[in-house]
Amino acid sequence: MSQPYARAMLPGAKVGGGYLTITNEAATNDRLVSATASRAGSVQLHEMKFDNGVMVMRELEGGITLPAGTTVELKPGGYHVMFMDVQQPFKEGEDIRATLTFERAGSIEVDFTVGPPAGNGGHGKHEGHGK
Ligand SMILES: [Cu+2]
Repeated sequence: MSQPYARAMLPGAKVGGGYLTITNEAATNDRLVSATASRAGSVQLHEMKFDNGVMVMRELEGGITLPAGTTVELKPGGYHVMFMDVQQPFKEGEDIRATLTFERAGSIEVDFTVGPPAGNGGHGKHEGHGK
């Protein structure tokens, strides 16, 4: 697993993206089914992709499949962890502790290191996501 990272959030923002690379070294498929973090009211698993030239995002109800022996990248513009209902926006340099739960591998604690905020494009569209 690569060093997980998150994006710094603007003051007042309620949602933020988290990214990491997961390698399933097992001989069986696994699945990232859910995540939790004390800094977020809830955590969802999302996918972003271009649909007719427009970046759209949806929640992955069934989680993220990790085929045996493969590496799956959660990155801006693709799969990502979405921290929802964040009360204190993430600041650059912080570590956001989260628990990732896998169907087979069980629960794993990881720290998302907060990097610079998103620039134009990429994850910027997320601002409209919370309420
Ligand atoms: Cu999202």
